[in-house]
Amino acid sequence: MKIKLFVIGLALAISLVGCSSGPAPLEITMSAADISLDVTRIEAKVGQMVNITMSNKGVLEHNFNIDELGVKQASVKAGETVKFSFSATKPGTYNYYCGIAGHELLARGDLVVTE
Ligand SMILES: [Cu+2]
Repeated sequence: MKIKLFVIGLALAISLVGCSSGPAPLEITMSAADISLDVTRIEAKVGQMVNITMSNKGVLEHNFNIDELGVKQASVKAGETVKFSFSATKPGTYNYYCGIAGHELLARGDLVVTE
């Protein structure tokens, strides 16, 4: 009887660990150029951590913003690479863009988050 309870307890512990970890993080490598982003669509799950490695391959500065998620990555100078992360708690399509004046319409993309 004690062994059976132990096995049930162990199974419960394993399933709880499985739940709390959620979906594996999404690794995205992105390049910014003058004036574009080479990744224009990112598909993620609710609660999934999105890890971005963004390299600036251009001459101008570029940055990365998602207004609805409060993502405001500081500007990246030419030749530099930054890493940053975010996740969404609700499904939806979130616009991301470079906030440097005049870049928003060209250097942009959609983060599509589903359940
Ligand atoms: Cu830009």
